[in-house]
Amino acid sequence: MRSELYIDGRWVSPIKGGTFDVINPATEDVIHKLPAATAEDVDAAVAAARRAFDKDGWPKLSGAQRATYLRAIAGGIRARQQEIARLEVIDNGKPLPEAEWDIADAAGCFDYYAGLADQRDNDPGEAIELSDARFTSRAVKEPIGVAGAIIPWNYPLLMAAWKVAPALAAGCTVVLKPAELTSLTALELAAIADGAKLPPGVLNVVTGSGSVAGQAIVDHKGVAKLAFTGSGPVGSKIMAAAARDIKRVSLELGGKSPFVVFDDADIDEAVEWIMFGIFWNQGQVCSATSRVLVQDGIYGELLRRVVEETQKITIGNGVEDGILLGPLVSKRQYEQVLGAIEAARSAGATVACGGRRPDGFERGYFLEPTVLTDVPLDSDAWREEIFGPVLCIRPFSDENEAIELANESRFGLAAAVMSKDDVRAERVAVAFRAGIVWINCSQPTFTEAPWGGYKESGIGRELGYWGLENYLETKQITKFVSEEPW
Ligand code: TXE
Repeated sequence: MRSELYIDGRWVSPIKGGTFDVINPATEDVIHKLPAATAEDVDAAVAAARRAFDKDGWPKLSGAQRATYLRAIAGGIRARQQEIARLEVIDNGKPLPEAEWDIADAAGCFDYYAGLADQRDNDPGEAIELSDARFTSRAVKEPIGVAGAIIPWNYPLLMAAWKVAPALAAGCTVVLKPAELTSLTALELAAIADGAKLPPGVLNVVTGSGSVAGQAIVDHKGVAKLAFTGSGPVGSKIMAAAARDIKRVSLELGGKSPFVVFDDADIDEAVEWIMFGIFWNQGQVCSATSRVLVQDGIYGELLRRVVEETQKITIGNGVEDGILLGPLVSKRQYEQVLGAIEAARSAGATVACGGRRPDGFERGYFLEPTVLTDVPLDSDAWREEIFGPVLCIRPFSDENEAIELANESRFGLAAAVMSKDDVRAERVAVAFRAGIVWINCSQPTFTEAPWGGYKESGIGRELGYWGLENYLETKQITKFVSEEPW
């Protein structure tokens, strides 16, 4: 495990800051200490990133040259997949097979953006048809500058990849701040980039708190673009701060995503996708389909099956074999989710199963997977993100009611619909006010497809070509080509 900041291609101690504890959420043991960066360290990191961008020529390399580095990073991640997955488990708590999946995905993300970097070399820009024939014009894309990437703890390495890979592919340089709860694998990413001979300053990783290290990145004049995934209140603060010097900003925030199941759906398949949609990663997933709406005709049967399957989920330390649900990430998150369940109960909801610490667990932030019914529509449990293994399920009678209930939310990240009637499923997909819509499934995520939310779930899109555009400016180049004098 690394114990230093990675700035300008070197491992360094913080200039002024001390350390903070790394806690294994399955055991509550302090397993490591990491440096708490302050504004001074962020200054050094931004200065290095600026130099790499302005003077050393990272943006001037061809896309193919940048792609070589990205592919080397992908290879470096793959070569250490098992070891990094284990670090993720002891840091975040997720079951090992899920962590392995994340790490493979992170490597895939670097490969994918290497491909897009390659393609940029052949991009002459877009010719623009002008109304005045004495001129020609074209639009070209150029990297924005230094990107500040601030990421959450639910998918530590993968969220780093979602930001670092497109930023580097575009030609930006990066200062990355991982979440203080899960910083181990971001430092390994720095080590892998170092091993791949990424030029100094192109990627810098500073660990530390959001209010000190994160805020210093947000406020820094040398940062041209902020890319953030995390909570709504912090996202809102970042957007307000970015407005001061017109930084570019992309935000991926929370959700309370609906899953509409019509009564012609296959019950076995519906149960499987519903469970996947809320209990994967202990429900700590921004796109979790946490509000399930089931048509009257199958509501009773579906609820019975969901409760039955939920009670079969094996809970335990994510490093052990056969575990499907690990601990929540932190004591705070555990208490927050437990509090949300209590508040739901007080508001009149019924706990159909779960809702408490599982028997036999004295240490660790373990919580039984929970299904809530009769959740009042005006309660926090129905309206606010719980970010834990808590499913709210309720019946509906017709399509219009389902769409209305689904869209009645200040969030709009994801939504899912299940029906054998393809025309109806497509109609509902169009009616959803959400940035990601799944038909007959929930949660499959592809590096090639845009990811981001409507309404208060965020602004901008990650992944795919859209993810690259997050780090690009558009420039028009217009030429006077007439024989005639102007
Ligand atoms: O998030 P924060 P928290 C939601 C989820 C969860 C809640 C709180 O509902 O229960 O947020 O989680 C950094 N300037 N999501 O408190 O604080 C912080 O250090 C700059 C949804 O952990 O938003 C970390 O790196 N940065 C979400 C990152 O922001 C600041 C994933 C996220 O932390 C900062 C995580 C500041 N002032 C939580 N304050 C999703 N959309 O997937 C904090 N940070």
